[in-house]
Amino acid sequence: SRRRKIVAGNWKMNKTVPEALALVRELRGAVTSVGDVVEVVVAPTYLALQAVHVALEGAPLQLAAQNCHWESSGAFTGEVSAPMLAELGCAYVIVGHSERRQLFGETDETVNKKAKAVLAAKMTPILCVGETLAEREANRTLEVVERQVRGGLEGFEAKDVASFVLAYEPVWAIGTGRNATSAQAQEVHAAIRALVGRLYGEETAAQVRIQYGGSVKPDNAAELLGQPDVDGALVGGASLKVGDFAAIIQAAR
Ligand code: G2H
Repeated sequence: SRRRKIVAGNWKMNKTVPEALALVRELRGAVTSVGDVVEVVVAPTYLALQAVHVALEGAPLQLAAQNCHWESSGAFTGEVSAPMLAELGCAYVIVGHSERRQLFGETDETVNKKAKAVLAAKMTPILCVGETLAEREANRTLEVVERQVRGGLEGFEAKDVASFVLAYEPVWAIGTGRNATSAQAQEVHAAIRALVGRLYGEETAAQVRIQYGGSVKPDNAAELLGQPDVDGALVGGASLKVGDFAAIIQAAR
């Protein structure tokens, strides 16, 4: 099966609401011609979701949140639930980004609970995995990534997993300007797809989309996105500049 490429901009903790609106208006103009070929997603902060949703009306752009809580409501000060994000027009929620794992104590278990909440709210998780530099240097990359994929996907049915987006983001490549080589990315993406095949069957493995993330830029995007098991990109820094993000989207065609 031919997987539609998916390029997502993870804005992280950047852009005020007016700045987010300005960015998305510019982006609308830049993505008109690629909407059918490549799925394009933007992930602003929670604060900007409502305004960006309105500004995206009629454009071939999907909205994502960067995180959520796993409960649908309750006494969880400072948190936002999946049903709340769905109601705002989010199609995707990023779960288990390495910054959340490293800085905010997320574990495979909480990532799994969040992914379940996202699916229950009829959205699609973008489930992130990736090894640290120390883990790569100790030759533990595949072991770590497999543990994260197994843990994150635990308890889901094959038909659900088939619709998911996984994102391989080597921690040492995130925001460092040091991207994985296309061969390094392809090796891990192929291992993830093989694991999904063992756990959920070949059909599911053929359908699940696996994005690469970590210092994706216009000048490395085509090479990374040209790998057989790289189905898109999760773009941080370069998604904040419309020209760069548009060039990455073009590279996915
Ligand atoms: C990895 C990526 C986006 P950047 O975190 O999720 O960020 O492209 O800035 O490395």
